[in-house]
Amino acid sequence: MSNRRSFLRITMVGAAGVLVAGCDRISQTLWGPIVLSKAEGLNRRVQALLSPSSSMAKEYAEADISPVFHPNGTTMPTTPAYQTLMADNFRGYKLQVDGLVTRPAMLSIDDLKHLDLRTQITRHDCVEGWSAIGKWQGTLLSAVLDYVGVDPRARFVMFHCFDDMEEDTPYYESIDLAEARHPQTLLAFALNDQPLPVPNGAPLRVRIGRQLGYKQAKYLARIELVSSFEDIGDGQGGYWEDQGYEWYAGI
Ligand SMILES: Nc1nc2c(c(=O)[nH]1)N[C@H]1C(S)=C(S)[C@@H](COP(=O)(O)O)O[C@H]1N2
Ligand SMILES: [Mo]
Repeated sequence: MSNRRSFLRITMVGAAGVLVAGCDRISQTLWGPIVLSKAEGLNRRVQALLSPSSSMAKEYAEADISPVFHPNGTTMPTTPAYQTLMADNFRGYKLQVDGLVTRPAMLSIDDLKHLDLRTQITRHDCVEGWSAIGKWQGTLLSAVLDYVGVDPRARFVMFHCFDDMEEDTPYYESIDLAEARHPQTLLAFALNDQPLPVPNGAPLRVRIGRQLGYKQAKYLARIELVSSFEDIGDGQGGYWEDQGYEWYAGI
């Protein structure tokens, strides 16, 4: 027992490192990625000890909703593809779903509204040290996966976004299939009963109940089912992961 306690204490230090490292380009420090890489693996094992993968993120009451949901990272994608869609209030938007699927699809927000929906009030935790509680409405990612049919070789869901972080370097993220099928993993099109605002990821973003802010990809252009993410970006599974953040960002 005492062994396990000191194990947990070490991990708390690791988690504090994650908290102060920040996910802002300006706040990148040399030691940030080092602390993160040390915390990796350890965090994951502790997460597995403390919360079985079936566990649910805490859900809050309407009264707990933050008056302002602070936007972070990209707040206005400047890519031509996005600008064109935005100019027409996203009427022409379709989410591309492809990769290791049986029936690749192009889904409008209206198509997504015909699949299984969920509303959840959950807390968003950014590694920069702020949190916000919001009410999200969206389509269960599991319903989208069932709709397209997942090839048995698929292991991860990749989220490709419209915004470039550097020239020709779009934001991207990935989760494994267990997290993708979790009942609190949504493709959200509404925040606090309004269509998702542009600063928060319009017209569609992912909400993953039990993971940190940088996993919650905004401005979704495409979902790709893959067996490995080695060949995408720098091969670490996400834009921030390529800068040294850990891929498994459970909270
Ligand atoms: N496409 C995209 N998704 C993104 C980001 C981004 O810059 N681009 N930033 C991430 C980070 S670090 C955080 S904390 C949240 C912020 O979500 P919000 O703008 O709704 O607060 O989005 C995440 N998803
Ligand atoms: Mo963040």
